[in-house]
Amino acid sequence: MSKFSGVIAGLAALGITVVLATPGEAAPLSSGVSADTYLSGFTLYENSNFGGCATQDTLQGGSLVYQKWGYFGCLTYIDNEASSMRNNYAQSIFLYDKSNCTGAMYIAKPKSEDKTFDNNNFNDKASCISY
Ligand SMILES: [Ca+2]
Ligand SMILES: [Ca+2]
Repeated sequence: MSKFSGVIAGLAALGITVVLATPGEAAPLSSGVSADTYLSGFTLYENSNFGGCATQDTLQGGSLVYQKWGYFGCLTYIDNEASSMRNNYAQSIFLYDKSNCTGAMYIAKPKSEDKTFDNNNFNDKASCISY
């Protein structure tokens, strides 16, 4: 193990998230919305085939435990309910099984949609979003 990777492993052992950024790799959000505000270009759906409740423009990164679908008839929490998605951003969006963005991960590729999480072993699991 190199000295550098040893430092990284040490930080990881301390629970510090280590991000190795590659300059120029990050793609801008297609909608022009800042990545640290609302995920208006990314939509989760309660059911397969983009059915049921859908996330609104106020969807935020982080835990889904206390985020609701957010409109009349859909006032339940998003946590462990998402079954399909549309990603209109030019960057990947990451979903995680655990509410602190760890555990099993699902990658929503840039400019993609997925009509079911069933074949990804991720149906009704998403509890956290990062990007
Ligand atoms: Ca569901
Ligand atoms: Ca979960």
